[in-house]
Amino acid sequence: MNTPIEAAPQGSPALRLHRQLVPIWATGPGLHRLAAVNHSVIGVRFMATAFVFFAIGGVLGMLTRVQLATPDAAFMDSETYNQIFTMHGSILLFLFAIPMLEGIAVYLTPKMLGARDFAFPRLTAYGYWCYLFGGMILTGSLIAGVAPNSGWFMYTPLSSNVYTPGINADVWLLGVTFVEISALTLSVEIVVSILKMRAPGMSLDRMPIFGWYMLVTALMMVVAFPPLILASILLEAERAFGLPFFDPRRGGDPLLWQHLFWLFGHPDVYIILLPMAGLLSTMIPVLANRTLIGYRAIVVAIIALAFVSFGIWVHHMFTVGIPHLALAFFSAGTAIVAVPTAVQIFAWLATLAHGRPRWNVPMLYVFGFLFTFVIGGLTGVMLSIVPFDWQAHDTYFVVAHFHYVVGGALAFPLLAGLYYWLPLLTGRTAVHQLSVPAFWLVFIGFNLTFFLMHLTGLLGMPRRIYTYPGHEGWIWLNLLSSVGGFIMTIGFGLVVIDLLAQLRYGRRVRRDPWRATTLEWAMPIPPAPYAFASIPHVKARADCVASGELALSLARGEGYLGFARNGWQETLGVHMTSGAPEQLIVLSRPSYLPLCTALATAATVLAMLFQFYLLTLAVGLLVAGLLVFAGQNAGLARDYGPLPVGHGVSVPPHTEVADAPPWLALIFTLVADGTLFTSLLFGTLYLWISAPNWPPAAAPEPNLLLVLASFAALAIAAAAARGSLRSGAAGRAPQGWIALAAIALVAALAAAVVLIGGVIPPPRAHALGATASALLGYVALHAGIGLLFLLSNLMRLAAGFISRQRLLDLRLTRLWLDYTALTGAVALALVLVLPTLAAILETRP
Ligand code: HAS
Ligand code: CU
Repeated sequence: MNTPIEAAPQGSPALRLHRQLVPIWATGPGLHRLAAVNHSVIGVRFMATAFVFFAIGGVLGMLTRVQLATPDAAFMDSETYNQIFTMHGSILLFLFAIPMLEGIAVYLTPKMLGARDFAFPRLTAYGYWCYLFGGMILTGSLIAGVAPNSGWFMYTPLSSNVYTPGINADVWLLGVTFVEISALTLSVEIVVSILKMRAPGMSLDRMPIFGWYMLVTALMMVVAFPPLILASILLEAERAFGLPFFDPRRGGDPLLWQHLFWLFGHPDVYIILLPMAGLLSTMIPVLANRTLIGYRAIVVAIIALAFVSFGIWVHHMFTVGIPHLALAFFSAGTAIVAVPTAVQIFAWLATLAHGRPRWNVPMLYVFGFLFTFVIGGLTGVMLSIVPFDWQAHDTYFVVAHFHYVVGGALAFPLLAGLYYWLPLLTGRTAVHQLSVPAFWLVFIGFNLTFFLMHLTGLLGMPRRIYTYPGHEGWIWLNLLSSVGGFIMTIGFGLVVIDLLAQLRYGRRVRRDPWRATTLEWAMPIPPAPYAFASIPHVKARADCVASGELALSLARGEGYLGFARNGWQETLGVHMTSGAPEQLIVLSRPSYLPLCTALATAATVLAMLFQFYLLTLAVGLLVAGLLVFAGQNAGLARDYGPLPVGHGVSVPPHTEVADAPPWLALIFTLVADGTLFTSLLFGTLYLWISAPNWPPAAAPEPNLLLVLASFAALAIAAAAARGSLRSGAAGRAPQGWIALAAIALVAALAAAVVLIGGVIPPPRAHALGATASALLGYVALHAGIGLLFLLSNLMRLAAGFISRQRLLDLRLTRLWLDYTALTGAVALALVLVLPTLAAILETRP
C-alpha cells in the first residue's frame, strides 16, 4: 500500500507519526495477508470478489439470452436452463449485490465517519472468508452440474425433495444461509460501528448522509435476513429429516415459504437500493458544487421507507389467493412506498438544479440511474395495483420491472461510485477516452434488453420458461432483447478495460481530485492502513468538510490520538447520539483465526450437504471451540482507568465502560435472533391457522413436569448469571455462580432434548410435531450456547481479563441467559398450549 510520505516533508512530524503507526496497523506481506483484518484490505477484497461474481452471474444471464433469442432453440436443455437462470439470479443477488454493499460499507464507512477501522476487525475478516467459501460452494455446484434449479426464490413444493430429489436445492439452502449468516454478522458490526465509532463532535445530526443510509440499511439487514435463514433451516430440515413444514399432506403449507421468503425478499430490494442511494446522495452534491438539499427530509424518508418496506411483502403474492381486504391493504401500502423514494429523487434533482453540475463520467452514470430507476419505479407502482398484477404476474413484465430497478438502482450508481472513488483507492484518475463510449453502450444495451421485455410480458410471455414455439409474436422482441444484452456486455467489457487502464495509465492524483466535502478524502491517497494519522474533531455537518486542508493537519497529528501507545490499534468511541468522546477502543490485531474458523464453518456446511451428520456435529463443535478461543485474548488484561487521547481529553478503554461495542453487538445480535424466533412463532401459528390437514390425528400431550423443570432450570441459570455479575462487581470470585448456571443449563438442555424425543405427533408425521420440536430445539440450542458463554467466562477469569472494572464478559453472559430464559418461557408455553390450540380447530381437509 502506498504511504502518505508525499504529504509531508522528510523528517516532519507527519512522517514520524506515519512511521510509528504503520507497523501497528499494517498487514504483513506474503502469507500474512491471509491474516489481514484491516477494513481497507477486507473492503477491497469484498468488492473485488463481488465483481468476479458479477462477471459470472452476467455470463449466466447472457447464456439465458442466447437460449431465448430464437424459438425452439437447442442451445441448452430445460434442466441446464433451470440451473443457469436460478444461479444467475442467486449469484447476482446473494453473491454480488449484498456483498458489494458490504464491501463498500466496510471500506468507506469508517473513513467517512472519522474512525480508523470497524469495531470488530476479526469479525469483518471472518465475514469475508465465509462469503468467499459460500460463494465457491455455490459456483462449484454449477461446474459439477448439480446447481440449484428451482429459481432464486426457491418456491416450495418445487424445491422440496419430492420434485427436486438431488442435492441441487440443498446447495442453495446451505450455501445461501452460510453467506447470509456472514452478512448478518457484518450488519451487526456496521450498526455498532456507526453508532459508536465516529469522530468526536459528530452527533447523529452531523453524520454524513451516507452514514444514515448505511445505518438504516444495516438495521434493515438485522431484521430482514432472519426470516430467510429460518425458512432455509426449516426447508433443509424437511428435505434432510422429513419434518413436514411445507408439505400440505402432513399439515405443512407451501405458502409459509413464500411468506417467510418475501418477508426477507421485499426489504432486501431496498437493502440493495439504499446504500446506492447513499452513494448518490454523497456524490451528487460534490458533482453539483453545492450542499445536498433536503438532508433532514431524506433522513426521515429513508427511515420511513425502512418501516414501510417490512409491511408490503405480500405484493409478491397477489395471485396466491389472499382475502380481498388484505389485498387492498398491501396494494395501498406498496403504492405508498413511492413517496419516500420520490423524496430522494426530488432532493437529488433539486440539488442538481440549484448547483453548477460538472458533466463528467460519474455524472453520466447518475443520469443513467435517474432514467432507468424512475422507469422501473413507475412499473413497480403499476404492479402494486392488484388487477394489473393479476395480468402481469409471472410474465416478462415483472422481469422488466426488476431489471430496471435493480439495474438502475445497482449498476449505474455503482459505476458512478467506482469512477468517483477509485482515485481514492488507487491514487489515479480515469482515462476518459474509453469511459464515455463504455457508458453509452451499457446504457443503450440495458434499455434495449429490458425495455422490450415490458412488451414481451404484456404479450403474455411467462417467466422461467426455457423455450417457446414461436407463433405468439415474441420472436422479434426476444431477439432484440438478446442483441441488447450483447451490446450491454460489450459495454461492461469496455468498463473493465477502462478501469484496468486507469490502474496502469491513469494520471496520478495527490489528494481530493473532486474537491469533495467528506472525511474519506481528508487522508493520504491511497489511504494508509491506519486511515487517519489523527482523528478530527467535527464542528459542523460532516459532509461539508474542507477535506484538503484538514488532511494536512490530521497527518501532522493535530487531531485526537496523534501518537502511538503500547502498540495498540486505537480509535475513539463516542456517545451514540451526541458524539462526545467516551471510550478508547482498542482493536484486535491480524490473526489467522478468522480464516481457520471460516474453513471449519465451510466444512460444517459441506458435511451437512453430503449428509455426514456425525461429522457435521464434530466440525460444528470445532467452530464453536474456535469462536470461544478467538475471544480469549480480546480486550485488555489489566485495569487502566482514563487514558489521555489528545486535546486534554482522557477516557477509559472500552473494556472499562458500560456501552462498549461488544455489548451493543450482543444487543443487535439478539434483535436478529429475536426476529428469527418471532418468525418461528409466526410460522407455527400460521400453520395452525391456515395449513391443510389440521388438526393432526394424534393429540399431543407434552410432559408438563418436564416443561416446567426446563423452564425452572433456565430461570435458575439466568438468576445465577446475575449472581455472578454481582459478585464480580463486589470483587468476590464469581466461579460458584458460574458453576450453578452451568448445571442449570445442562439440566434445561437435557429436559428439552427429552421433550423433543417424546413429541407427539412424531415430528415427521405432522407439522404440529415438527413445529413443537423446532421450538424445543431453539431452547436447547440457546442453552447450549449459554454453556459456551460460561466456559469463556471461566477461562477469561483465570487469564485476568475480568476484574471489578472490567465486567463486560459477565454482563454479556447475563444478557444472553436473560434472553434464553425469556424466549424459552415463550417457546415452552407455546408447546404447552399447542394441544389446546389444535383441539379447537374444526377438521380442515
Ligand atoms: Fe419491485 C417485483 C412493486 C421498487 C425489485 N421488484 C420485484 C422483483 C424484484 C423487485 C427483484 O407490487 C421480482 C422478484 C421476483 O423474482 O418475483 N417495486 C414495486 C414498487 C416499488 C418497487 C411499488 N423493486 C423496487 C426496487 C427494487 C425492486 C427499488 C430493487 C432494487 N415489485 C413491485 C411488485 C412486484 C415487484 C408489485 C411483484 C410483481 C409480481 O407480480 O411478481 C417502488 O419502490 C418504486 C418507487 C419508485 C418510483 C419512481 C420514482 C418516483 C417518482 C415520483 C412520482 C411517481 C408517482 C407514481 C407518484 C415510483 C418519479 C405514479 C404512478 C404511475 C404508474 C404513473
Ligand atoms: Cu417487493
